[in-house]
Amino acid sequence: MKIRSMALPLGAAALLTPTGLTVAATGGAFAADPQPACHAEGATIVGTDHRDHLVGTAGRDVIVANAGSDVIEGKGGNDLVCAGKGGDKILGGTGKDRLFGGADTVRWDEPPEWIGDTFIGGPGNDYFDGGEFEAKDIADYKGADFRIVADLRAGTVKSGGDTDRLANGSIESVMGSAHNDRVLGSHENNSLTGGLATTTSSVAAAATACLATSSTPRRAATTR
Ligand SMILES: [Ca+2]
Ligand SMILES: [Ca+2]
Repeated sequence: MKIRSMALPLGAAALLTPTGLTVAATGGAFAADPQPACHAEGATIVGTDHRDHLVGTAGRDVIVANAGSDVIEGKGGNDLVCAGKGGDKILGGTGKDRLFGGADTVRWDEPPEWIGDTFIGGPGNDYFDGGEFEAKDIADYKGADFRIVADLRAGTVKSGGDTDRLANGSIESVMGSAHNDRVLGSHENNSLTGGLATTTSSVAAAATACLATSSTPRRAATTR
């Protein structure tokens, strides 16, 4: 039997069977791009390497924002967000969200300034991970409906029956609510920022206690 030669797609490994049937092997030019994932879960929403505004659904989303200083809104559902490189603003929305800030970024001003991530968990027992320690990452409660009791040593922020958890010292700053908050700092370099009403903050040994009363948000204290 004469086997007719066949042109094969460039880059494709192929087998020529005795019957003349060509079978493209897996891999090479035909391999599908790997599915973006956040902590081993396939992404349902994927950003670019530029500045994106990504908005989730009312249900559970897995959002991979990639690089760029993004704004990410999980909305309803128990969302999982990997914000990627950049100084990102991540709003969990309702639900029990897991929010990962990823690497921070630097703004090449004079002098250069590192820009961290901002986490606004919303209702639900959320989890924040600020990633590496280049810049200060902020847990922002200025819109919270209830006072917060934050303990940066324990990595917890309680508010209105919810308890948010902060990964292993990766959140260095807390923005207080409009209520009578209490913020207990850790031995890290914390910034404790007052909200719209009296904020009482006491910090750990070797740190400075601060009491801020203000009508507008302001930097209350920085401890080292
Ligand atoms: Ca959602
Ligand atoms: Ca939430």
